[in-house]
Amino acid sequence: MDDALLRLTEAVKTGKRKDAREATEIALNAGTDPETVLAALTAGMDDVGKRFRANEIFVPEVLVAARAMKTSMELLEPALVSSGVKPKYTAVIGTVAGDLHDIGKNLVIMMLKGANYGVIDLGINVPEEKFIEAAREHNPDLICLSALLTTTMPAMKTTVEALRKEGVSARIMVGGAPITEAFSQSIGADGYATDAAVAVDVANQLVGA
Ligand code: B1M
Repeated sequence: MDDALLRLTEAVKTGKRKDAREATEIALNAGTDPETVLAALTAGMDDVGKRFRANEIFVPEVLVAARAMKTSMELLEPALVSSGVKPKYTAVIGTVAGDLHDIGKNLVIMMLKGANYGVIDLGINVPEEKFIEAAREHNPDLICLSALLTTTMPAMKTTVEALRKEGVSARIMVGGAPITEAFSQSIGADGYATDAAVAVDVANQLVGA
C-alpha cells in the first residue's frame, strides 16, 4: 500500500487528527481513488474496533480515533460524492424518547461510519413517530435505538412495536447500558450489541454485509 494510505490508517489508529488530514490530502492530490482512501480509513477504524472489543483501549481512545476519522472524512466525503461512491448500507439511529444520553450512540455512529455505513442521526429524545418518519423518508437497511435509562426502556419497546405496526422492513438493532440480549428479544428487536465495536458486527450480520 502507498505511504500516504499507510499513514492514514495509522493516524486513525492512533487518533492523530493532523496526520489524518495531511495523509488524506496527499492521497487525494496524488489522484488516489477516493474508494481506496476510504478503505485505508476503514482499516484504521476496524483496528480501533478490534482493540476496543478486546479491552486493549477504552472510550477516550475511541473518541480520539473517531475525531481523526471525522477530519479525514471532511476531505474525503466530497471526493466520494463526486466520484459517485455511495455507502452500501444506510442506518437511522437515535436515543429513544425521554432519554438525553448520546455519548454511546455517537460512538456507535462513528464506528458505523468507519465501516462505510451512511448514518442518519435523529439525535436524542426521539419519539417513535420520528423514527417512523425517518424510515419512510430514507428507507434504511437498519434502525438503531439507544437507551441509557431503565426508565426509557419501555420507550424502546413501544418504538419497536410502532415500527413493526407501520410495516417498516428495516432490521432493528438496540443497545445501551441497561439493555440485555433477553430484553432485546422480549421486545422483538432483530439484534442487540453490547458496545460500539460489536454494533458493527451485529449491523453487518443484520444487513447481510
Ligand atoms: Co446520566 N445516568 N442521567 N447523564 N449518566 C447514567 C446512565 C446512570 C447509570 C448514572 C448512575 O446513576 N449511576 C443513571 C441511570 C440509572 C438507571 O437508569 N438505572 C443516570 C441517570 C439517573 C441520569 C438522570 C436521571 C440524572 C438526573 O437528572 N437525576 C439524567 C437523565 C436525563 C435524561 O436522559 N432524561 C441524566 C443525565 C445525564 C447527563 C445529561 C448529565 C449526562 C449525559 C450527557 C450525554 O450523553 N451527552 C449523563 C451521563 C454522562 C451519565 C453517565 C455518567 C455516563 C454515560 C455515558 O456516556 N457512558 C452514566 C453512568 C455511567 O455509565 N457510568 C449515567 C459512556 C458511553 C460510551 O457508554 O452510553 O453505555 P454507553 O454506550 C456504550 C454501550 O452502552 C453501547 O455502546 C456504547 C459504546 O461502547 N451502546 C450501544 C449505546 N447505545 C447503543 C446502541 C446500539 C448498540 C450499542 O445499537 C443501536
